[in-house]
Amino acid sequence: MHIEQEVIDCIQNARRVCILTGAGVSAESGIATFRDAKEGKGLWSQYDPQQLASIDGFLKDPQTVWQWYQWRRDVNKDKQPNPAHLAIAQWQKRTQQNGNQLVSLITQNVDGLHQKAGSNPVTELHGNIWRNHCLQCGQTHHGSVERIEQVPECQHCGGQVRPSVVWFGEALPEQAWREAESAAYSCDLFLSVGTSSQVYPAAGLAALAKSQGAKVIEINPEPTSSPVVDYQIEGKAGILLPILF
Ligand code: BV8
Ligand code: ZN
Repeated sequence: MHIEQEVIDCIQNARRVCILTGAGVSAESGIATFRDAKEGKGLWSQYDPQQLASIDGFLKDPQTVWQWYQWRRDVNKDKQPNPAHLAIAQWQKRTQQNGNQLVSLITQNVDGLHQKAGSNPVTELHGNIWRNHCLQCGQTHHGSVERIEQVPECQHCGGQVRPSVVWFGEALPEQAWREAESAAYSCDLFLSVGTSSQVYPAAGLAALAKSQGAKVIEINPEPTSSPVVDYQIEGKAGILLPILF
């Protein structure tokens, strides 16, 4: 795999790096991306993920949406970080120790694998599938929901407990979005890894970085047609990131 020297220089000379990851960075851990789900892999192929992962979908049929998340948690509970997560975690740790670069990690993923790989901090734009909270009062729902087939009742208000992920049609967590915007705004290198850049507002971060003069590098086996990308590195994150870092 040949990576242009220009790209290597760009990564080494960057002072402030903003990394945005999508489902592709967890693909080599065996976690299906949204696309796979749509292409009918797994039991739920007759449903459209964008329908299930939406506030309307939950309000219309809370039990089915709850069971879809229980199924996803069950199939993903033993998944491990892959070399892509580990390379990012090591890069983040090394730069925090020697202070020569500032690395911000922004993820669209809800699987928690960046944290499992040792990354800290991780900005989760779309929440986290391992947490639950009450739709009505917002209280975090503590305690395990393992093998709970029905939507649990909130202990505080009797409302409906739901997974703490951001659904289509829902606003992103304010704090996470602020962190992502400021990282994209102030970086001199924006590294987009494993995302098809189709979901907004996350997909707009690369353009924001570019508008501030950052270089944009994309790592993806299927390059997107994003006009703001300066360097497309075609390949799998689990192979390329360890080489790059
Ligand atoms: C918002 C959590 C406004 C849930 C997710 C009409 C009605 C309502 C909203 C909209 C609308 N039209 C547009 C919108 C906005 C909408 C949107 O962008 N829709 C898109 C489809 C057009 N966005 C929203 O609704 C957002 N909220 O706009 O709110 C608002 C504002 C104020 C007040 C109220 C409301 C919320 C979006 C968040 C949705 N939640 N996830 C859950 O997981 O269940 S998004 C979900 O899909 C994932 O998190 C991921 O980010 C996204 C895409 O999934 P995938 O395609 O699977 O992953 P990805 O895109 O990353 O693609 C995989 C890539 O990896 C591919 O390119 C592949 O080539 C590559 N790859 C594969 N293998 C590898 C690899 N790369 C590297 N290495 C490999 N080995
Ligand atoms: Zn409640």
